[in-house]
Parts: sequence; C-alpha cells; structure tokens
Amino acid sequence: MAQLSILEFPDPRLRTHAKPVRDFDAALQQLIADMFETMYAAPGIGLAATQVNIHKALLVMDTSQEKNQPHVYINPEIIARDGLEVSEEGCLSVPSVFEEVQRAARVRVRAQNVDGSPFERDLEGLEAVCLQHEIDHLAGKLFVDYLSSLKRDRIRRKLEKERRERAEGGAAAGAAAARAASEHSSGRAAARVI
Ligand code: K1U
Ligand code: ZN
Repeated sequence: MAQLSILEFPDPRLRTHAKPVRDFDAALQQLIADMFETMYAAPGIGLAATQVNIHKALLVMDTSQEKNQPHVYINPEIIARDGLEVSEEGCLSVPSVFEEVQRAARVRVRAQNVDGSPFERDLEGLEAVCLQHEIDHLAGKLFVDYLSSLKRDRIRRKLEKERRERAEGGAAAGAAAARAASEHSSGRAAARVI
C-alpha cells in the first residue's frame, strides 16, 4: 500500500471532472487501498479520487469513531434528496479551514462496489454531508465554492502564504543542512569543537 499526495486549493487539477470507472480490475483495488491509507493517515473521514489527482469517479469514506466502517462508492450518483441542514465542513484539500455549508439532510445514493455490483444506500447526518462533499469533488467542486468570493479569496491567499512560508522554511533548512555537511566534510566543524 502507499500514501498518495493530496492536491491543495487553489490547484486547478481539483477542478477536473472525473470520468466513469469502467474497469473493475486489480489496479482499481490497489487505488482503493491506497486511498483508504491516505484518508486514515491524513486523518480524514472521506477522500475523492480527484484529490489525489486521479480523475475517476470513485470515493472512499469512513465516518465511524472507531475507523472500522470503510465504504467505497464507485460511479456514485445521488438519486433522491430530502430536507436541508447546515453543518461545519473541512477538507483535506483546504487544510485548517472549517466553514458552514448548507446541504440536503438526507440522500439516497446509487453506486457500484469494488466488484462493479450496483447498490443503493440511504444516508443522513455526517455520512450524508460527507458523501455530498465527496461527490462535489468528483465534479471539480469544492466546499469553498459555497462561500462568498470575498471569503474564498481570503482562504486562497492564506493557503498560498502558508505554502510559500513552508517552501522558504524548507529551503532555509536545506541550505543550513548543506552548510553543516560541507563544513563537516572540510574538517572546519571538528576544528571549531576542539
Ligand atoms: O474530502 C475531504 O477533503 C475529506 C473531508 C471530508 C469532510 C469532513 C467534514 C465535512 C464534510 C466532509 C475531511 O475528512 S476533513 C477532516 C475531518 O473532518 C476529520 C478528520 C478527523 C476526524 C474527524 C473529522
Ligand atoms: Zn474535500
């Protein structure tokens, strides 16, 4: 198994529309295993293939406390919606941002499992919220799209600044390590200690 890297807003690849899954083969099983590993490690309660730069219509979810109820939805579609509810959402592609979003309170989803067999499920509560959030990812939509453009731009600027600072911090740390290594190999570090 392998952990996959997660694309972050505003990466344009997150705007890609997923294509239907046609081949229910060993490669698909491996991708699903890798997506579960990535989701549990993050940690998250859902992950759409779009987020790991795979543009196929599949998502994984586990909203249980014990992390022992994995669900896979392949080629999912919501076939019924009922009621409205506002809840706070997060997203592994929009790290450290939590905002309220209004969605259907209950949904019925039709999808296929890992063998390609079709099934239908009724979801409510966190599972319904998470499923709608993940299906949005497969259509290239993010939860920040439900916010005002002012808020969305503020979030984009904050994430871009954090990414810049991380890159600069990483570059500075890399330069310090390279300096230390070169001093060590030339014997200067040892001379100073003595
Ligand atoms: O799609 C994603 O990026 C995953 C996202 C799913 C989601 C969370 C909340 C509401 C709607 C959709 C996350 O998992 S964010 C992380 C998170 O919410 C969480 C992480 C660990 C424990 C509990 C929640
Ligand atoms: Zn998300």
